[in-house]
Amino acid sequence: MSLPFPELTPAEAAELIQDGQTIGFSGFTPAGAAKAIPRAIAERARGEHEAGRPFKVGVVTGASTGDSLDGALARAEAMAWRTPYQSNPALRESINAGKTHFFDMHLSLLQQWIRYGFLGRLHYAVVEAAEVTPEGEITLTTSVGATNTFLHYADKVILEINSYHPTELYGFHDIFEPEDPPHRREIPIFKTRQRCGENVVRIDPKKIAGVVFTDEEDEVGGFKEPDAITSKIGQNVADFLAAEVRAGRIPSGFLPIQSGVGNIANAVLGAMGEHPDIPAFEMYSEVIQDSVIKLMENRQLAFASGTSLTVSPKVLEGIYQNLDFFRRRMVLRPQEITNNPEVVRRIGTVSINTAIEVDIFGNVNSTHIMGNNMMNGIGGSGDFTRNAYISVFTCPSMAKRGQISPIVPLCSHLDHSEHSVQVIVTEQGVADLRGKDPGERSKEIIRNCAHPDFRDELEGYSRDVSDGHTPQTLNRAFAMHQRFLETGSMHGVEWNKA
Ligand code: 0RQ
Repeated sequence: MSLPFPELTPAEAAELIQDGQTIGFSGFTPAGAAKAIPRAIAERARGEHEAGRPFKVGVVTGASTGDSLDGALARAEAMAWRTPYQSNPALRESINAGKTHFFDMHLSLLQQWIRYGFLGRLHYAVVEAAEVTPEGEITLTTSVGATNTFLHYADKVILEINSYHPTELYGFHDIFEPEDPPHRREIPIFKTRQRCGENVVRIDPKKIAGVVFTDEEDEVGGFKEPDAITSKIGQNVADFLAAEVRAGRIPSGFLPIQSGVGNIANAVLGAMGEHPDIPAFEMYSEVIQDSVIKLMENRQLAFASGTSLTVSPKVLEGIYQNLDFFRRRMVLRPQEITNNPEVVRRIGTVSINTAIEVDIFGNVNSTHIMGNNMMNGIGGSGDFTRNAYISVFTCPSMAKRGQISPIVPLCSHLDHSEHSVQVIVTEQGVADLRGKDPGERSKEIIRNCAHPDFRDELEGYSRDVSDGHTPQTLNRAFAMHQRFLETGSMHGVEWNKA
């Protein structure tokens, strides 16, 4: 079909973008992320900088993206500011060096923040699509993220039509955008597999400034196979949830699961699939990753609702060869729907996310190393944790070759407070914090979750505290962190010499 839109090279598309503009790029993880145009914008920025002219843009995406977007633009020093999430090493360095202003956001809020105008004007939406019709109906590829909002609210749209993705992806998406207050109504999702929107994003075709044709796979890396630690964490989570079913606290048909991304999340899902007492379950989650596909093929997972299909190229090939099987078992929705507090609480999602640090009172740090350096961002972990039926955080009991205890007296940065965090799981065991006061929680976390090599040290802190409802002391709360910064290890804090 011939399209009534100008066909552009990536370089011609990049020429349309001006210094100081804000761009909404498609992509939630590397899945569905724009690739050719951001690489060309990075080239353009290099050229402008060499000519002595400023060139930086504001970058908004669904979440993290691939190296062609976050990596290329960060290396070209072309990113003035960035939100809501990232996980690229070059961009992380730029953020922590103060060169890119990054503000960390709950992912469910991003789309309404764009609509409310909180992030200013959106000059361009640069979006990967499987297909566009002359009438402006756009079939997205492997993610939705915030792309529907970018398409609706940007002044102009440039599309990357990527023929790597089949046009038969039509029907995998469920595009629903709520009205804004005071007209907002309920989001009509009462079951994980219920659809409430359209297959395509419809825009005014007059907004389409051009189309770039590409043929490129998503830049999704593979996962490590579970090791002894991540397998044990997975097993502990699965045993805990199975015990909740036996105790009648989770219905026997089970509840939808949200699981974070990464190696621990992969191991948790694997262990849940294998557990004899956990029935085939559903996911109301954000990212559909490799392990989810395996569970589906083994009939251990009945359905997955997510905002991105973040699978390695080999797994995606398998899906594309068997589209009808997967069409019946998954749906991709906007992130303000997948992560929506209203729906998460209504359908009783069990959330499982990974922490960088957990303190002995159950507060969680998901984002910062030693209080100041940004790792990735809060992502969707807060959207789910705060509203979950049961919220679980996992982490290993040791980090950095045993020199760091992720269980600490007080988190060096706070993302999820004790009020939202209900269960902590490490390879050592499970701390169930429900119905416990801060003193009881600290005993439970140290006894069940801390590594034995750090238990004495954490108990030493608990003995060294002043009176009060929460047993802590401000002048020693970061002694383990300070010890690490001075010596490279958290071991060896001597509390009584304080
Ligand atoms: O560092 O890579 O240099 O070895 O942190 O840690 O154990 O490999 O775990 O890849 O699952 O990441 C919280 C960052 C965990 C991630 C976090 C170091 C450790 C290693 C990574 P190296 P692991 P993971 C919804 C859910 C926030 C967003 C979220 C995350 C590196 O899960 O970004 O939850 N979560 N989204 O060595 C110093 C500590 C440390 C530490 C770990 N206490 N001190 N370094 N590390 N603990 C999905 C989305 O929103 C997309």
